[in-house]
Amino acid sequence: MKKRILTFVLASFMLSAAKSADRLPNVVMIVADDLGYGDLECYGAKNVSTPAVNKLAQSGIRFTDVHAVAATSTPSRYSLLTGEYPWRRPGTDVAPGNAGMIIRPEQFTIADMFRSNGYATAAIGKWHLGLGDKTGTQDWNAPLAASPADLGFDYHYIMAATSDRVPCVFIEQGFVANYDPTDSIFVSYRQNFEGEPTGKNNPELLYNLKHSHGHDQSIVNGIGRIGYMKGGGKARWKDENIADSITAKAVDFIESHKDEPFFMYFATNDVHVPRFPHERFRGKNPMGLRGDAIVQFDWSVEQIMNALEKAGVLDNTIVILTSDNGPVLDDGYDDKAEELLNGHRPTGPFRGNKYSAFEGGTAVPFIVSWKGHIAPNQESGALVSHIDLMRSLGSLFNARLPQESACDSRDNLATILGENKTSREYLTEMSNTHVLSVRSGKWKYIEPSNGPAMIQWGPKVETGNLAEPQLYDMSVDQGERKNVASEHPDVVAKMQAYIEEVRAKK
Ligand code: NG6
Ligand code: CA
Repeated sequence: MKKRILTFVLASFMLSAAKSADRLPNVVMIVADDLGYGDLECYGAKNVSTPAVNKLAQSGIRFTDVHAVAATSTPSRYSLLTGEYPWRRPGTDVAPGNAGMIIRPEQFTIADMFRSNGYATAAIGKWHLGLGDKTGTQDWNAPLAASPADLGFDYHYIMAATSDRVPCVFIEQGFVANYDPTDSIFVSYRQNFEGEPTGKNNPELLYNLKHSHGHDQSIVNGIGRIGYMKGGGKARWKDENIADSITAKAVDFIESHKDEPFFMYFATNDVHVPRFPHERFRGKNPMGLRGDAIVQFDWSVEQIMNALEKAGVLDNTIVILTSDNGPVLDDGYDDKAEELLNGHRPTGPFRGNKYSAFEGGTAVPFIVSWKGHIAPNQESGALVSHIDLMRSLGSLFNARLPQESACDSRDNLATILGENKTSREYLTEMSNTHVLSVRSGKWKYIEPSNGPAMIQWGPKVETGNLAEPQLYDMSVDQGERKNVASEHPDVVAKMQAYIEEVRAKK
């Protein structure tokens, strides 16, 4: 009897020791969509309040010089999840909703890394990295041939691409969620399905939002989309409920995995177009729907943080909050984002926007918090790239990665956890037309390119293109106004040589 009690006491002691001391920290990555450097209160926004993000920033480190790899979603996320630059892999530009899965199952992803170290893993929200075997061949009424389950994610509840692209349904564990057997789903990016209305031909049916450029194909929920879709019935999402749906799944995932280490990639739809947040977030700021979408994003963050606290895992969870690329105002819908700015600057001090080679394309908010491990109220000006997240987080548990994987990622964990402020020596950024820029020390270099100075197809965005090399001294010219390339030919040569090296390297 005594022996049994002793064994029991010993066993429970060992169990609790393993839980507190040896347990690997959870990692929650919150990745907003098109949220700008200047869009959050803790980054200087005045017109919109973001209390949950403020609180997260106060609890840890607010970084001021962090960059997504690319100025649009697909290549940015490709790099974040694989640790490989997007120009090494053809087909990583902004993907249609029927793109085949861009990361191939044999590629070792950040989710594979966590999973092979005993973590439960999830991808929730925006995916935009293709699904199924080949572009255009998916049968949306059956299990998909390839999904995040093949990339190391135990659980997924995702939008195939963006909310402005068909199919407008969620995919859960490789199947369309809430599938409606009475209304089969068909998707095409080439032609409409007979008898189906489009934004172009039936503008009277656009009762929720009108398009300003593009987005005039299938109509779902009174909003025109990119691509054609038929069917879906009750599986079709309502834009105003997207934040609620994905946040609920994220909260469930936290609750059901609180007793084991987990990695959750939570990719919000906010603040991408079409911006159509739930009514309860509307009208609390003077900026209209774009501001309301920021309020909704903040609400999602609050729910995640509350769930971590309620599950009792806050002090064992690293939370990273960032965005996939810089902000844009009119990105194809008439939501008055520009007219209602009221002095707000979505890119903060930076020039350019989403799509640009200027800093506005890739400069993103970046907050890291780990209760009890990272001291509160810190700020770090270290130059950090999303590309390094994979190997940095892997070094939390000395992850062993296959040789060829995450080839561009470097371990920078000490900087990310605020133990030092070491910058990346060279940091590379890619515009939507693959113009590469480099940041190093005080310099920002943009390689010469012949493209137009402004985007030609809708958004009022400076591309950053110029036929000559551009060099800016970021220590005095954050806004990239004074090109000093001709005064520093040596620096230009060094930066251009670096670009050639990083572009070619394999
Ligand atoms: C553009 C879309 C834009 C947005 C972007 C991708 C048009 C006219 N514009 O082509 O609305 O969807 O692609 O954004 O179609 S991203 O953040 O997902 O990269
Ligand atoms: Ca984006």
